[in-house]
This record gives sequence, C-alpha cells and structure tokens, in this order.
Amino acid sequence: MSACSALLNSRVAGGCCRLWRGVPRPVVHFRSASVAERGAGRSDEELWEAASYLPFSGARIGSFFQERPVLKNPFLEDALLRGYLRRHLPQEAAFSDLCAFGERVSKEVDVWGRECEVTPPQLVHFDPWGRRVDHIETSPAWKRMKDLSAQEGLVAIGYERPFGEWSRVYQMCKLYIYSPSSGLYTCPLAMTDGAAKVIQSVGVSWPVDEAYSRLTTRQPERFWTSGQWMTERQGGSDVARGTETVAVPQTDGSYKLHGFKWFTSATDADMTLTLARIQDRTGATTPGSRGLSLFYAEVSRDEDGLLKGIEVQRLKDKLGTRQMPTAELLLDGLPAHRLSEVGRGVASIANMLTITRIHNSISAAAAMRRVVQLAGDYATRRTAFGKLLKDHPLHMQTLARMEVETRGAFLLVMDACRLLGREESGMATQLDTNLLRLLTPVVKLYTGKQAVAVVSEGLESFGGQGYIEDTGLPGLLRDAQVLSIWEGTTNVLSLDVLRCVARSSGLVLHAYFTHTKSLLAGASSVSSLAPAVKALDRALSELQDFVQVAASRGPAYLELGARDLAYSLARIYAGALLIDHACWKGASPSDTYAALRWCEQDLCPVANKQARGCYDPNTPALDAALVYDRPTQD
Ligand code: MFK
Repeated sequence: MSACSALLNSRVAGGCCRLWRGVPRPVVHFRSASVAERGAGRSDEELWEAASYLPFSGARIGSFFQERPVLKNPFLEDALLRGYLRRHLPQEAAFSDLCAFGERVSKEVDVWGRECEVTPPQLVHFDPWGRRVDHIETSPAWKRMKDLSAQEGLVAIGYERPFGEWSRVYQMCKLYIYSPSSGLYTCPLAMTDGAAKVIQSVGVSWPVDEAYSRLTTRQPERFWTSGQWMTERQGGSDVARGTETVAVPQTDGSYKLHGFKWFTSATDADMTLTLARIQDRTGATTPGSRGLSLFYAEVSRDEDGLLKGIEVQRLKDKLGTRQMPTAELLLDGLPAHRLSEVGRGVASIANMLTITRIHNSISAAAAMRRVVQLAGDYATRRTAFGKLLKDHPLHMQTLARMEVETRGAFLLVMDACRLLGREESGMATQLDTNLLRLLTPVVKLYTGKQAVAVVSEGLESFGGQGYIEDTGLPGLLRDAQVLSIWEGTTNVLSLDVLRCVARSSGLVLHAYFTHTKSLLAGASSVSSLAPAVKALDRALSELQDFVQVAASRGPAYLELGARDLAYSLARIYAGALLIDHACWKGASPSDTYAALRWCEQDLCPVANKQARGCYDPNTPALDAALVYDRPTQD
C-alpha cells in the first residue's frame, strides 16, 4: 500500500469526517483508486472525499512551522568574550556598556542590518533634467548605522583611550558584537579608523586637523567616514606597479589627482586617503614604490551639486557586501593634499593597513561567533529523527568544532588588539612591536580563511534553510568570502610575513618564539592540559627547525613554504593563547576542553609538508604541469 493510500485509509477508518457536501469540490489531482483499494471496499467517491482531509490544500498549508533561530544579546551569550574581559579588563563601565550595546544590537540594530542587505545602494548618474549628479543613494538603515557608529564611539574609543592600553580591546569587542548585524558598516569604520591612525602618525595639523576631529567624534552630525582608494585597474595587490594615478602640483602647494580607482569601498565616504605619483614639470613620474606618495582628499560637491574632480563610473556588482556601495571612480582633477613625504606613500599607508587588517580579523571572528550562536540556538528548537538537534551527538560534535575554531580566532585577534593598544599607549616593548608586525598579517589571513569554512559549516547546520536567502543566513557566507580577499589576499599576506621576517632580520620571529613560550610557561604544571602543552611544545620545536633549515635555502624555497608557515604561526600561537586562557583561575572546563581540541590538529603544517618534499626545487614545475594537465592527442 502506498504511503498516500495508507494515510487515506487511516483517516477514513478513524471516522473523523468533514465532508465537502454541498460545496464545489476543490481541484485536487488525485490518482484513481487502484484495484486493490477498490477491493478494500472503498468506492472512488469515498476515496475522493477522504482526499479532502489532506492537510495540504489551497485552503490549508499545514500546522507545523519550524521555529527560527533567535539572536540573543551577543555579549551576554559569549562565554569566552566575557571571560576574556573579566580577566583583562575587569571594569564595570566596560561591561555595562557592552551589555547595553549587545542588547541594542540584538533588538534593534540587527533589523537595520537586514534592511541594508535588502535595500542595496543605487547610483543615480543623472537628475531628471539630464544633469550629471553621480549620487550614491543609500538606505535609511545605512545612514542610521553611521549615526549609531558615532554615538557608540566605534571609532572614537580607539582615540579617546578610556581604558589605557586596553582601549583597543574594548573598542574591538564592541565591533565584534556589532559586525554581523552592521550591514557591513564595519567596512567604512575600518577605513575611518585607519585614516585617523595615519593622520595621527603624520601629525594632526592643517589640512587634516578638521578631518581627524570628524573621524574620531561621537557627534553624529559631525562624524565623517573615510575611504581608502588603493586599487586600480591593474590590480590591488601589487600597488607599487599597479598605481597609474598622477598628482599634478598646484601653485598653492596642493595637488590635483587624475586616475582611475577600480575598487573603492564604502564610496559614500566624506574623505579618502589614496596613492598617486607626483608629476614633474615635464609630466614624468617615478615608477615603482618609490614613486608613490600618500594623499588626502575630501569628497565634496560644487555649488551646482557636482562632485568636485570625481566621476562615479559605476557601482560594482559583487558576490557579497552588497549592503555597501563599492564604485569605480574616475579622478579628474580631484583636489588633494600630500600627507606623506614624496615617495613614502606605501610605508605611510601601512599604518592604515594594520588597522584595517585587524578590523577584518574582528569581522571574521565575529562572523564565526554569530553563526555558532545561531546554530546553537537552532539546535535547541529543531527536531529531527525524533529528538532535538542538540541531542544528536554528531551534530553537537560539528558545532563544538566550529566553537573551537571561533575561540582560537577570537583569542588571536584579541591578542593583536592587545598589542596595538600597548603600542598606542606607549607601553609596548620592542618585543611587542615586533610581535604586532608579524601577527597582523598572520591573524588576518588565518581568520579570513577560518571564517569562510566555519560560516559555510554553520549554514549547513540549518539544513536547506541555511541556503534560503530571506533567512539572512546566506548573506553571512557571502560577506565572509571577502574577508580573505580584500586588505591583502592569503598569499600576499603570507609573503608579507616573509618580508617582515627578512626586514627585521628575524627579530619578529624571535619575539614570536619568546612570547609563545612565555604563554606556555604557566601551563607546565596543569595536568588537564598536558596533551595540549606536549603537542604545542613539539610543534614549536618543529617550527624552529623549519626556520633554521629554510634560512639556509634560497628565497624560492621560502616562498613555497610561505602559506604553510603563516598557518603554522597562527595555529601554534592560537593554541598557546587557548592554553594560557585555560590556565587562568577564572577559566571554565570548556576553556580547557577547547584548548585540548585545538591542539589535536596539525599545528605545524609547514614542518610536515617540508618533510614530504613539498618545497623542493622540482615542485613548481610539477605543480604547473598538474594545473595545466590537458588531454594528450591520441
Ligand atoms: C571589515 C573590515 C573591512 C576592511 C576594509 C576593507 C576596505 C577594502 C578596501 C581595500 O581593499 S583597499 C586595498 C587593500 N590593499 C592591500 O591591502 C594591498 C595588498 N598588498 C600589499 O599589502 C603589498 O604587500 C604592498 C602593497 C604593501 C607591497 O607594496 P610594496 O611597495 O612592494 O612594499 P614594500 O616595498 O615591501 O614596502 C614599502 C614600505 O612599506 C616599507 O617601508 P620601508 O621603506 O620603511 O622599509 C615596508 O616596510 C612598508 N610596509 C609594507 N607593508 C607593510 C609595511 N609596513 C608595515 N606593515 C605592512 N604590512
């Protein structure tokens, strides 16, 4: 008997009858009764009437509706975040602010974030009378995000420094709570923070004193955001060779910029920092990095409402980050001021890159945290195979693995924030400074990759609903994908790691080994952590061996190992941070468990791959042959 006829029979047998007598029958496509069913004594008529009790029809859609995952206060829900702050920043003011902000994010701001997603920005090129206007229209929610960012001090805190060396940690904790609900407003905030940092480093004086005060204000009506226009048509990684924009000196000492910026994020900014090559009297420029200088420009309109020196060519059609306007810009005489010494553009904008890369890492850890929180909540609501998801051990194992990744990412990025805060408050030792230089690219590249993997796994934990656009879940994955791309791709940052090792003559690695060992020192007597400490000790010595061997080989060898080296640095350092946190007197059993689980993975892939000859001289040719392997002609 088919499932359908079984259902019919049970209904009819149960005698629970509400017949369609006297009303037109609904149009139901129902197969004719089989001989066996007729034999069971039911006429076609009876079967037809029974069909009307099917719970699904034009009038009824069934009574079961899956409960949605609920976003609760992301501060109160986050045991590691609260534990970390209790340990390092036990200030009532910080706690109550983060708690109140978390409440606001879950109750109010998250809805705005969704509004930003469903109301993406539009470019209006012309007014109704044909005049060019180049207006980027953003949603009301996007504008509310700007006001909120000022009021909550999301940039300002980094400059007010209310908690001394821990101010950056406090600021970034706020951004961590905010990021997945921000409708990507964290992107303009990252660049705004970076611009304020650059201005501070070159000196807060005319012509950027007003800009600095606006970037760091808490007054919404004064608050400015900044762009970071670095990418041109030739690409965004090799900035030194790819920048064609020229700066034409003016008699008053200012410049006019002419060029084409190919990928400008959050283009509704009030100002920007950008790179260009200064033309001499003959129109010649200096090629390469030495030819680049850093410029400050305001985005403003003339009395006719036209953008001064800028044409917005078009908005980008992106996989994600659709909430935010990203544009191609023609700079056609944009008035600008030089901020760096001539030819020191890249070095000067590097301060901005440090800040934006840390913001990027915060967004990555926050995306992981958000999907883990939602998936955990959903597991308490959805039943499958007779029990809630939370009671399925395999499901909980998957969520626990995501949680371990999230904890590692959180501690990695918080440590970079801790070091940044120490540097900015004048507390940093040389070791701190060296460690920050090394960790910034490592943390950014590692968390960017983790975020994509964890968020993707998180979507799967919702089953098909994770793939449904208006649940808001797919947007998390789309927005995570950019985190490993912008602000330096994984490989570009891996090479940055090599470069900072070489430029510091290995001092950044010395700082790394010294600090990692000091993190482990307190754990040697903690028996519950012994397997993790042992694994980490072994990985550390493997890493040291790799560094020694690699130093005696050529640059090609190091380049091939660069990505695995960066991953090893990240995994070992995160393991040490998890162990260190688990040793804290306020730590929970889950802190210990997370450290143990983290340290079960391959902590030093660069050593394992080296042992398998992955960086040997014949490898590049074999890799290329594999990539371009094509069918041979028969
Ligand atoms: C939610 C988060 C949102 C985040 C905001 C997203 C907004 C998206 C906007 C963008 O995507 S903007 C584009 C971002 N672009 C990049 O991140 C560029 C990626 N490429 C690199 O990072 C290259 O490594 C780099 C352009 C820096 C290479 O340029 P060069 O000129 O070949 O660098 P070089 O010669 O190694 O260094 C020049 C100087 O800069 C040196 O100083 P010195 O001359 O004093 O020695 C370097 O030490 C310094 N430098 C380079 N990278 C540095 C650095 N200093 C500190 N930190 C660094 N990372």
